[in-house]
Amino acid sequence: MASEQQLEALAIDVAREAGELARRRRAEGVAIAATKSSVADIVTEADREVEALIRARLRAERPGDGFLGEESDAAQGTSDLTWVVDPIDGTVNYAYGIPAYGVSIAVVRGEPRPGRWEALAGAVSSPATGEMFHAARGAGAWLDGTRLSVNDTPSPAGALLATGFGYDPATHAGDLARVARVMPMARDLRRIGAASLDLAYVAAGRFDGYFERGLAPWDHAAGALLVAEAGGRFTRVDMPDDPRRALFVASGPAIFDGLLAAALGP
Ligand code: LIP
Repeated sequence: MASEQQLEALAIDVAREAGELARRRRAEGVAIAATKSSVADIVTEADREVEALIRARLRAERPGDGFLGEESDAAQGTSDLTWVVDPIDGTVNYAYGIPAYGVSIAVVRGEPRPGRWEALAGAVSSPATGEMFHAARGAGAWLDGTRLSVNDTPSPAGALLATGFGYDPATHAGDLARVARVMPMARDLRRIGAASLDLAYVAAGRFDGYFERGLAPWDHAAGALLVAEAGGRFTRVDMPDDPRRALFVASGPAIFDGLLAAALGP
């Protein structure tokens, strides 16, 4: 049985190679392959190519494991482990040439469903900045060789918070109302456009907190482990109005309950 550190090393190695391919394709020019849930929800040729590379690397190294990726069919494994993969998180940024996108790779044990799985290791590569965020369960969260910890001393100016919006315009009014409820506790708001980077930045103390509805499993699998291993709190709350769009909140412990309450609303 591979240790969490061995799984982490594999996630880092594959995320690095995948990130380099994504960066090369970006430099060569990006082709939109299709749209998915709406005209705003695009997939590029590079998303598919990078996922195929990740899948092939993981199959070669760990043929018995399952796979759950954004751009291809899920595969059940014979081992109890599943790799949860977003080949290019922040695809719209990637297509527009905004250097804020991530390659997110996590490995989980048990049923490959958020809230049921146990995250063992993960890596979030930021190819445009050359940064590699990584964590193994019980071994801390790291940015390259530096150990990460969340901010847990709220500033008198308020919290620096991040959020995001889904591709369905019908959800925007509700998401903006949430922002209005949260802003009284914020010094300012950031919208990076990639949940994996938002969560990595909470783990690194670059953000005090983050909240968003409707993330897919691959958007948060590695990032949630980074936050937890950096001493932060992360939760996923099913929302009665739309069970497909759970609410995700992450921050240091000091502001967590306040942020969750504001994000949930009355
Ligand atoms: C993106 C998320 C982001 C969200 C976007 C989109 P994608 O994932 O990382 O947080 O706001 O709407 O879902 O589609 O680039 O992999």
